[in-house]
Amino acid sequence: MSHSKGTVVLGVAASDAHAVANHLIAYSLRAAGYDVVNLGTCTPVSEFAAAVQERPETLAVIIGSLNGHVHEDLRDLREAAIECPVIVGGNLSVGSQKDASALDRLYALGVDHILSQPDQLPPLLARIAAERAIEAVPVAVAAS
Ligand code: B12
Repeated sequence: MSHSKGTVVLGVAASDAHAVANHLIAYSLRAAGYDVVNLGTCTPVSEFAAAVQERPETLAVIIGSLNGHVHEDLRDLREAAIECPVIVGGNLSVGSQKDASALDRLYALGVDHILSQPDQLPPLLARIAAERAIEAVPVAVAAS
């Protein structure tokens, strides 16, 4: 019998139409045992937030961005107050010169984790799930 490792909300940033990596990531996370709610390309922050509100059990929001406009696309991230960790990956600045300040500015916008490759997702999701399980223990004991 299959057992889900948890729900993730996946999508590509608001101005971004690049679909290939998104489909590959959805496929590989499903194969790894996750329930993937894939909102697809051109997804505004408000839609990620609404999807998490509908599914409070969501482990993480995973946002891809390829076109170099991630900072504009995520500028309302803090106001959206997404309650689970937000993971961002892809091609996160314009041009071939990648400077660290682009990543610092993403953290400042409220991004929790920045990854370069999709194969970094399963170990991070496992860590997030384990941390959540530890946080839930006192609540379960208090309720019993
Ligand atoms: C195909 C393509 C398109 C197609 C997309 C079709 C579609 N439906 O997907 C079309 C023609 C529509 C397009 C349009 C544009 N594109 Co384009 N496109 C590409 C191209 C050739 C391939 C992208 C691709 O699918 N790669 C295959 C996937 C599997 O790999 P990937 O996307 O690189 O993702 C890898 C990693 O980034 C990472 N990753 C990706 N997402 C995520 C998410 C997470 C969470 C994680 C952890 C990792 C991760 O994993 C993948 C595997 O390693 C790239 C150039 C290239 N050779 O990469 C340019 C490229 C991405 N495009 C680019 C640009 C600029 C544009 C346009 C702005 C061009 C224009 N002036 O109109 C528009 C923007 C459209 C929009 N609104 O977003 C630039 C981005 C430059 C930048 N960031 O500095 C690139 C890099 C080309 C270039 N060298 O200039 N594009």
